[in-house]
Amino acid sequence: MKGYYFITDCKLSRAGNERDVLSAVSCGVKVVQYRNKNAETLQMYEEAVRLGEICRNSGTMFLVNDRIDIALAAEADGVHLGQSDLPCPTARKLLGREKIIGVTVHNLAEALEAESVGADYLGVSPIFQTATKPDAGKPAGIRLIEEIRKEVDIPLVAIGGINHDNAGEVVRAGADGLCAISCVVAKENVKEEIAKFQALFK
Ligand code: TZP
Ligand code: MG
Repeated sequence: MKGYYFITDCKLSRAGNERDVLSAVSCGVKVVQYRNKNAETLQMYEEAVRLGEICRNSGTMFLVNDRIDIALAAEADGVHLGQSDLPCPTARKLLGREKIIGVTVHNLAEALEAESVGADYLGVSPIFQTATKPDAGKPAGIRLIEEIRKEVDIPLVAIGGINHDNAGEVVRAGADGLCAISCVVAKENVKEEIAKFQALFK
């Protein structure tokens, strides 16, 4: 989970998910999450298969947001679950020990709970104000990363309103990884934007 963590967004993307994922893996991104809130199941499955293949060919971890069924069907490496998705222990039963399960948390209590029930990493969200996920909740600020970092051992991936100006403080607060969506896929040169975030981890 170290470094820049890529999440697809076909609404904001200029180039489309497939080209964005190709750009991400060519930059050496270690994790790609397929997130699509608007697609029908069949479309999502077919896209997950295509994106998963790109990731497999480059040795990149491929995760599916929300959907355990799609993750299994497309032979993804795992899932990313929010607080309103299936609970982590249920997901673990369905997916088995080998698959990766990430859980979004908004406070320390959720973080401790997710770690105790076997999450592999946490998405700490939202750090700053974001228009990309209107229901993301109130920005927590980097204090939440610092607070969780002290109490939790599994990797932390920060998300929400992260850009090139504030990413440095996110990393200094103790995040292992970070995701910035609009600041990458909505831009002309996706590879250049990703490379700038990756440089923070060198
Ligand atoms: N989960 C929490 S905030 C968010 C998600 C998917 C959106 C982050 O998008 P951006 O454009 O990087 O603020
Ligand atoms: Mg979710």
